Amino acid sequence: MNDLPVLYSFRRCPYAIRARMAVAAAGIEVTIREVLLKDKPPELIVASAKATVPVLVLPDGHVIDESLEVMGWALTQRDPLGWLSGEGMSSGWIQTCDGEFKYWLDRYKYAGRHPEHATEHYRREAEAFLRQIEDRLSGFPWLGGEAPSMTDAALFPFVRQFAGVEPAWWQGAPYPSTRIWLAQWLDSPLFSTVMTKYPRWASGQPGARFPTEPCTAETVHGVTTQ
Ligand SMILES: N[C@@H](CCC(=O)N[C@@H](CS)C(=O)NCC(=O)O)C(=O)O
Repeated sequence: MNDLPVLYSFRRCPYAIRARMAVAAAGIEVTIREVLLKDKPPELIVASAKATVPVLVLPDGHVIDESLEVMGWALTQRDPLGWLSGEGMSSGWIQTCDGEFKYWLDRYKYAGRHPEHATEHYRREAEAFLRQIEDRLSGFPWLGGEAPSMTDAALFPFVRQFAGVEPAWWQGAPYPSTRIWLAQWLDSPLFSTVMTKYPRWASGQPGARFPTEPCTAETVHGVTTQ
């Protein structure tokens, strides 16, 4: 396990989820170190001073500390699901997700920390992106088109967060195609794999293997078509 890349991760972080999705989809094994964002291990800060997760440290010492780059690193080695076909990494969807949508999502999620507006205001602002997603998914089964792509895998953890702020509201919201799309990701064996719970890593411990079980064809191909 010592020669495996080391992935610093936080289970619920949407950036870390997208990175783990790509690593698992590629069938690559890494050593995972589950961290607490409130109490980051010094090794993470030494590897990447900005100390966000995910951070991948390769056996040669090279560090990748952006989630999209971790996805690209994994999928350019092996891409059995064809996630890099379609719009790949230059997708405008991902830019809007990580920019404007994330901005409003954070305010919607933590509206109490932003008392200048009501929760509904932040939700409405975030919904501009949801409407674009819904429009796209009413014409195509996936954001990338006819098949799931990196764009879909990179975005759904953020839509999951949005849906989780007010689950009852989400169930009645005018985004039926987006709900189906999200449910397909959340119900996929690949998502279950990446949401495996790991104990918090502490300095000096070896870390754990991720994925816990080598990916089988079934795990990897769980998300196919609508
Ligand atoms: N642009 C980075 C953003 C990663 C990020 O912000 N992750 C959050 C957790 S979801 C984080 O580590 N925040 C640092 C902190 O909370 O101290 C990426 O795509 O990897």
